[in-house]
Amino acid sequence: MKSDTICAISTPIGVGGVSIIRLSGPCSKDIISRIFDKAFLLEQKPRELILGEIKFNDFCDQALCVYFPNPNSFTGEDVVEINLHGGYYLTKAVLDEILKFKDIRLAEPGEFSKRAVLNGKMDITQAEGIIDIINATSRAELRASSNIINGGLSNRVNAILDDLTNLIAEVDVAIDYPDQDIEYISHNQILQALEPIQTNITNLLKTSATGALIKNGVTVALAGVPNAGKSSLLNALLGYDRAIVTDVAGTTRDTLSESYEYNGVRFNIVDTAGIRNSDDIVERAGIERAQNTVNEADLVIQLIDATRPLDAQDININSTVNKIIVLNKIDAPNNLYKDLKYKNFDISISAINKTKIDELKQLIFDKTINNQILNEQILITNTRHKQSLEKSLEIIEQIKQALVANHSIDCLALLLRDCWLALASIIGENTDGKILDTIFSKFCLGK
Ligand SMILES: Nc1nc2c(ncn2[C@@H]2O[C@H](COP(=O)(O)OP(=O)(O)OP(=O)(O)O)[C@@H](O)[C@H]2O)c(=O)[nH]1
Ligand SMILES: [Mg+2]
Repeated sequence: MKSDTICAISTPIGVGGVSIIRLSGPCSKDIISRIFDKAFLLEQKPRELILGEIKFNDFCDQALCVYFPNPNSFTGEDVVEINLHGGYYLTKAVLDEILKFKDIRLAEPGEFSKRAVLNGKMDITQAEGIIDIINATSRAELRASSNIINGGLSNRVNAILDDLTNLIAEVDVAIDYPDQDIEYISHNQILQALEPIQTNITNLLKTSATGALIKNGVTVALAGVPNAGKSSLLNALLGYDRAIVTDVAGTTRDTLSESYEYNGVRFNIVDTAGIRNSDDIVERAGIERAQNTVNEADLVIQLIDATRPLDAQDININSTVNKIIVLNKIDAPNNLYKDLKYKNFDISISAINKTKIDELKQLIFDKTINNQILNEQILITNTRHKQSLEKSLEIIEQIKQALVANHSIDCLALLLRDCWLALASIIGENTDGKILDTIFSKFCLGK
């Protein structure tokens, strides 16, 4: 594919040890030869860092440059990378000078990766894995995205596509050579061949709920009456004092969200305003937010204050919500634990003394994460992949119905092709330009 030359700063904009400007395209080498005094060495020693000077009219900087001749580069094109001292102004000034040359322009977000895909250096899932690994905020997310970059998902999808291709080929024989003296595939055999295909797609799809939790983090809402100790528990879970704690009921007004990592998974804990009837307009707004948080959370921790009798508010929480009931303040000398009628607590803790906080973290983990799925090699973390898998399963159901209704082999062949296309869209086969643009627009500049 013929393309122009692009360039961008590939490191974060700011001050640091090193910053990198990347050029890709046919003019990369020519442009570097005009600004780098040791450019003649780049061609002699491709893929090696060469120390020299980048020079302009009124300033220069010591730089390490490297040249990756096409097709053995990230984009598959001629690529040059310039390592500069990591000054914000310096890097921007060098970029501005490079952009003064003709035949080079600033890259769009993700354009280097898009070129890598278009030049066959990787497929879309691998490019999406790169976005995910860059944005990863937990060990599990890192692991899931690195498995995708390594082609794990593409391999799984390609294996299913191979089975579908074989099936389509057998069906096509029956269509193309109807009068030959050969044994054609029967409706029953098509059904049998579809079973493992359906199972493999279903198994991938089964990982998507856990995959979404890994990607977005698990949202855990802390709910309970004022003074139950929600903010104290938030601080205990985080290991530092993030929220204000006082003995005034109604201290927390707005929701407050912070994260911690446990067993490699990110948990987003949301502290909320204590729920009670209030005339205070600000508190009422906070309570409304608390209720919305509870409805949207993956898990709710219903915190009960052991030093006061239970009231209706305490256990009054939507029963369809996934929740843990936690009794707090068991350290308090005046705790009523033994007298409380309701004993169905999942765990009793002291947020102040940090008693049983690790046990609570494990409980939160067990209630939300399927450990077996978490340890699977491939997790579906991307909504686009999930939708393609769902679509292909829908079509398999249609094929099964068509088989039962004894529909013509031509009709089956069409449905099988639709199924193939739905699945293949995951790895970018027949993906239209608009989808590609949407995917790559999520990348940062210079990637
Ligand atoms: N003894 C004891 N006191 C606690 C414990 N947890 C919280 N408290 C006390 O209970 C009071 C309220 O604690 P907070 O964490 O502010 O309670 P909250 O649920 O966030 O309260 P609101 O923000 O008003 O809804 C404070 O005086 C805390 O010191 C605990 O485990 N043991
Ligand atoms: Mg609070």
